[in-house]
Amino acid sequence: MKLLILLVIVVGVIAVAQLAKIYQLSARLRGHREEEISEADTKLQGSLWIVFMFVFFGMTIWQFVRYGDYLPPSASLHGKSVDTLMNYNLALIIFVFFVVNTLLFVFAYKYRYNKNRKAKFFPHDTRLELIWTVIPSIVLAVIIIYGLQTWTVMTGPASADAIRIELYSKQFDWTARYSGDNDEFGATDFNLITSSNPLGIVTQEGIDAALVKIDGKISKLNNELKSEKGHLLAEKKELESALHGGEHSHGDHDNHEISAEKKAHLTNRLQLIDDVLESGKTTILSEAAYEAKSDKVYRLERHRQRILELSSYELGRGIDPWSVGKDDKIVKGEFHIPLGREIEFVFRSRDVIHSALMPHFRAQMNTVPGLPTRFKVTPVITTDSMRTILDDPNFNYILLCNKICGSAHFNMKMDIVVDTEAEYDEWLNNQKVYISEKN
Ligand SMILES: [Cu+2]
Repeated sequence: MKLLILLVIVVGVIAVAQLAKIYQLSARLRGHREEEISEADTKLQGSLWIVFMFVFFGMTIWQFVRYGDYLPPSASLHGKSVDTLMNYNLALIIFVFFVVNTLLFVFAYKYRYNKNRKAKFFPHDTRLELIWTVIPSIVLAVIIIYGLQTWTVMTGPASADAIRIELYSKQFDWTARYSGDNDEFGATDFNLITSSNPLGIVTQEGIDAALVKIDGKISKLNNELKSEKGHLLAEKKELESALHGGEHSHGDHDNHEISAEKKAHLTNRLQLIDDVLESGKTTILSEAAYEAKSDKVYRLERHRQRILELSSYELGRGIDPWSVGKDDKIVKGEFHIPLGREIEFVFRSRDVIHSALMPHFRAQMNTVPGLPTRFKVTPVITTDSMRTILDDPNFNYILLCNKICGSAHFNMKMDIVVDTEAEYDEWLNNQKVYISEKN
């Protein structure tokens, strides 16, 4: 069906182009000069501008009526001022839109070509220049200052008793972290990220687990490299020539003579290689595969070194920095926040720039790898109340990624539940602690 419509459009365009060509040719035959345009032509064109203007305005107004009210009422304290700011800007833009477009189309009609009219030569007018410079400057300054003030309300420092929640973004999901009983997020390091420690929280357990994992990978790769047939045979040849080389070159250079200790070592190694070759457990790798594996071992060893070099983070206050993260709570799928409390969100990103959008709270912030960002929100309508207001039992507040960040970007979202404070406390108590002391 779509193809058919496309085909009709293409054929239509070609037909119009051909008609125009024929019209030009026939005009030439009739001795009509192309630059001569009749009064009736000009009048028709001018009137069409006016018709287009009314259609254009009508469609614009229809869009505002149909789609203007696309968001439910703001569910955050600062959201109302964001809405007011938006409406103020929109009113200004709509006013300017109608003035400018009316002038554009009416002038096109009114000052259409007329044989008896000569254009006025009007090179400069200081007063006019001043008017159209100063008025927009004032209007823009008001918009910017007003906008910045509203922005500061959302991004200003959070109060001391605000609840802090970390939102961690990666391709393609969100993870929420709550700080646990000590009210302090454990430090994180990307070198420690594993499937069981997706945020890379620094704890002794996390370090040990990461090291075990890396050591396992290194020894597996080393085993594969050790039993590679081609390299074993090459090494065997080298060892043999080192062992027997001295005997054949009858004392040309005395330093070819090898010590008994080294000889024992080489013989030992030769024996090991022979054992592997005879065991039949050899593998055959291409040169490229061998190099890729060796390179992987090298990189894993470097990664291992970086973990060993993790310095302990200085926190003071007598807290062991590597135990701070143990009581953190990591939440996937949906996260809860209490009604009427100030929440400070801290955003981090693992891979690329994402954008945390909470449309119902009128809040958005980029999440940037290596650079924590933040905003604060005070929810004023619980999820239950909003379901009643919207008469939609399935409604949920939502956190969305609003930066096209890859193939599954569309699916990068997390539900937000606004509870009463008691419900929230109960929910948080039921969340699992990252590393439980009981295990
Ligand atoms: Cu994203």
